[in-house]
Amino acid sequence: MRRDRPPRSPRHPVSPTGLPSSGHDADPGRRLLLRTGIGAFAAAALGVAHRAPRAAEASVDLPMVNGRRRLVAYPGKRPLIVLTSRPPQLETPFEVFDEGLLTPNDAFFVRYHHAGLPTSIDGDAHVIRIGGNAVAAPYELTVAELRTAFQPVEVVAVNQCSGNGRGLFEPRVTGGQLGNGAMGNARWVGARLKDVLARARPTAAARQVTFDGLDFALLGSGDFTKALDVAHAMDGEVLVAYQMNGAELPMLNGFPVRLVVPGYFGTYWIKHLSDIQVIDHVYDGFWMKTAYRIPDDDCACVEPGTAPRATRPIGRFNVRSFITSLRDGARLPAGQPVEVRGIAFDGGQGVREVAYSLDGGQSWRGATLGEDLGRYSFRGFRFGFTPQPGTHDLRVRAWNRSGQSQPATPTWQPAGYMRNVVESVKVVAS
Ligand SMILES: Nc1nc2c(c(=O)[nH]1)N[C@H]1C(S)=C(S)[C@@H](COP(=O)(O)O)O[C@H]1N2
Ligand SMILES: [Mo]
Repeated sequence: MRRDRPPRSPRHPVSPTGLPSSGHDADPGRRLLLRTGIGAFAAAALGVAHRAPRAAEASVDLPMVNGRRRLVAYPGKRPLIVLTSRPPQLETPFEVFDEGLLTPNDAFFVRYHHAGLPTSIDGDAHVIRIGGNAVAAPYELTVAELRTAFQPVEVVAVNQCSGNGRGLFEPRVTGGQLGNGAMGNARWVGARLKDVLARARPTAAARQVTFDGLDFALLGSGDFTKALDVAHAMDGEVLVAYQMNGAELPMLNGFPVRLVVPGYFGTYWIKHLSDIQVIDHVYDGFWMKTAYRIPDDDCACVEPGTAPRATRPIGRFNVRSFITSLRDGARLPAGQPVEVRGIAFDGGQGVREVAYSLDGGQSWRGATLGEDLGRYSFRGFRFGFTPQPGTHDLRVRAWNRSGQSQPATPTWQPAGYMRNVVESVKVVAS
């Protein structure tokens, strides 16, 4: 649910490098590096900070071939699962989703396309330019003014990478081999994009709005620029957000300001937002025209191993649900009741129902839904279970208010986007 709130101040201090200091790393060597601020960040970006051999470096094994990943604490973050260090791509360890419905800022996943990251940003003086060939009054807006001149709006919304779960695709596809940790749910506060755009007086010619951030390609392949149709940009739901879970955005999640596009995949949620252009045509940059496209059909999927005939830009999330309190392969004491917890979400209709199966999907019962933080949020659910000795295949399935759900076998597409399936967790009781 969305409600308006008065602006908040004061803001959390940010170090001179623009990087929050890290308090989470127990490793003395790395902590020293992190505490030296920009040097450490640069070192991490270069991939040298963690090369030194160490006796017991923390790692996790994702459920895929070559699934071993290091756990490393980047600035402002607790140890997260490293997919790549340059650019940083960090996954949230799945057990974090059992801690609560909101994903803590220091555990929120990180995804960049380019290694050229801003390392120092003045959170108030940072400027967003609003222009383009379809506005009458282009202007420049500081974040200080964004916070005070526009009505603050709050929304709890999931940010999920298009490639979340890509590493689980069969047959496997190229691209970042992610588990299911490239998602998170947060309470965002910001100005309505609609209000910010209105001040520039879009003309009748306006077709799309493009968004660009401060990060850049070190090898010169162009900025990461995305576009939304004008009607979407003006719908009042898209936010130019400066607050995440009651604090500043972490540097790696877009400090000081990012786009929040509720219900839509993370690719549109531009970080370190610096440039907004209202244009009179459909934007045809690489990241819209070539990348982040899905098969243009109802399931956004194709026969495994085949290529789509036609594609469209990726849009809203499909329905997903996960057990969060039990890992696959967990051991439980037989005959003792356990409460199983999980989360469900969709692209903005809201979750209507979650069902669970204790027998691999043969029979189903309704789970109890938890608190409703709005139709863009994770929705918690739970159910009780007293395992008899043996293996149990637990499954969860959700329906949104339009009656959409997940298929029993995973959807497939060559880019590894929008993974969708009734998830299964096998536990052994003895
Ligand atoms: N400036 C900028 N914004 C960006 C990206 C990027 O590479 N640069 N990646 C996008 C993608 S694909 C995703 S999934 C989300 C991830 O948001 P997060 O890093 O805050 O988790 O950021 C989006 N915004
Ligand atoms: Mo993404």
